[in-house]
Amino acid sequence: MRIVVLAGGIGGARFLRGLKAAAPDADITVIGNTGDDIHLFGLKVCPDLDTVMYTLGGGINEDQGWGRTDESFTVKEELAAYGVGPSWFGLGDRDFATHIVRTQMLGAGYPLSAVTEALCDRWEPGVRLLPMSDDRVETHVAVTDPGTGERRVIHFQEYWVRLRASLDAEAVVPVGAEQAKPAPGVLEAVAAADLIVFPPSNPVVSVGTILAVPGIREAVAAAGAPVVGLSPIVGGAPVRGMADKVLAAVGVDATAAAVALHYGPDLLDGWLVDTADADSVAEVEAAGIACRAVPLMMTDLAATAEMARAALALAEAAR
Ligand code: GDP
Ligand code: FO1
Ligand code: CA
Repeated sequence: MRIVVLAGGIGGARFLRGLKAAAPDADITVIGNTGDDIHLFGLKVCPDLDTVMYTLGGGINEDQGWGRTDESFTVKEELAAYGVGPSWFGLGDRDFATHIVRTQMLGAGYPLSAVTEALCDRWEPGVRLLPMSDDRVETHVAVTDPGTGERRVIHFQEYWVRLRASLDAEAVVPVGAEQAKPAPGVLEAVAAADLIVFPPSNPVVSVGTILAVPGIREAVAAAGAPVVGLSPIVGGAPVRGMADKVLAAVGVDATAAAVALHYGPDLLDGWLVDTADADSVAEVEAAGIACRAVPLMMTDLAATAEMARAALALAEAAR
């Protein structure tokens, strides 16, 4: 069975662990979000690709959900001693090595997809990890500066990591997406899939950014395979992160049903909501999307594998 998953960082990566356990023989292709990518200290950092790679490869810091386990911050401290920032972004020594290898290979002319494959040769994530695009896309967020009252557009990482999403997101723009092309293999994987999954990743800045690359949304909508999603919103709030803030920027309520309707029946055949949101099943089904309520908290591998099995079962029902 060929399964394609459109993944962001933590929500996507943790779900993928459960999916691998639930479908050990499946051939899984992950289309990863690169809109979170940022250039720092001359290096290209790809947080969501690395979160998937480290999580599935056994190198992730489990408590944080991003970055390396057993990490140290000597390089960051030395940079700070030179007065070189940003101080608000925590790049660890082990993680730096990944960004150095990536940047070196990009400089030598390899596309990001080839670089990602090379990095995965070490981590063996057990899935085929493709960036959504080899072209540069960076999500920016429009906010009103409370000091000056002026509107500013800042990088998504500055919005999330420095400001902790404390200001309203007035607009979310995947800069460069319109000119970007899907990476090699992306459209082919979608067309050949037996199942396409939207994991409980951020619907705006993770899955939404992937779908914003021209051709990907169209390919998913046209695919013969069922498309099943899992809600990242439980009980009217994101489980973690800032999905409520960026959903507001696109005029969508932070509810499991509103996210399903935002994707819409053109994309989704099935949608899983948490049992806490069982009362929203009827509304989603009325929109033409098959819907079930099951536990959606990824508390451990067993619970996450059960979520993946529910997604596989819903896909069968929706087929
Ligand atoms: P990020 O790139 O690291 O922000 O990760 P993703 O975009 O892949 O996923 C972020 C989303 O995962 C957030 O909106 C969370 O609400 C959601 N999420 C995290 N843990 C869980 C969980 O255990 N269950 C569900 N249903 N959603 C979760
Ligand atoms: N998230 C933070 O909240 N603080 C950090 O200092 C931070 C550093 C960081 C370094 C590498 C990396 O791959 C991810 C990192 N993240 C950090 C997570 C990153 O901001 C994610 O993109 C967001 O969590 C949303 O996807
Ligand atoms: Ca992300």
